[in-house]
Amino acid sequence: MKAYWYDNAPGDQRDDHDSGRPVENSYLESLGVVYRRLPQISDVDALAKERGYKNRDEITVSPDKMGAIYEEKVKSFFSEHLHEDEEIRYILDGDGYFDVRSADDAWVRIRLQKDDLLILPAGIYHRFTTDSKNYIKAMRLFQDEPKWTPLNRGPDVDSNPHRQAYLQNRM
Ligand code: KMT
Ligand code: NI
Repeated sequence: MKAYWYDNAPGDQRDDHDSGRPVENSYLESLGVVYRRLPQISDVDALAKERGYKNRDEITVSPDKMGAIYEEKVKSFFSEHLHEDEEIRYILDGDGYFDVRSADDAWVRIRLQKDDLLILPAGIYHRFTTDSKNYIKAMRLFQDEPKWTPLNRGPDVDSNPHRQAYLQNRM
């Protein structure tokens, strides 16, 4: 894992966009973002149990697996959104970037690779992209039914109760 301020330069979303300014783990925690490196799947199982996560699935984001819809998918993952539940991702193979909004609405880029687990709190604005190698395999953990509904940023979503609760707790 490596976290840094996004450089906002134009160009492919899959480039690293590293401004050279690192972001500390303590800052991520202030946003409610939790990172763990968990080389043992038993540690993932324990975390899931502790948080009451009963279900999981695996997704491979790559042209090989997704075929013609790959580019479209990668674009849709990269539109800024939030969820009404926390989002837990555990990287099984490959690499990718999660971008999260800082307290003052700048992008923090979080590079994830194998064995990295990331928890995004409900209500945080974020987006995802593969990197230039176009391959990531991730486990998605969920408490009950899979509910990945992305709520794209806009006035309605800004006033969503989960967004408001996030701002109350974190900002
Ligand atoms: C998300 O929420 O954008 C995703 O689940 C992307 C695929 S998981 C690496
Ligand atoms: Ni998401």
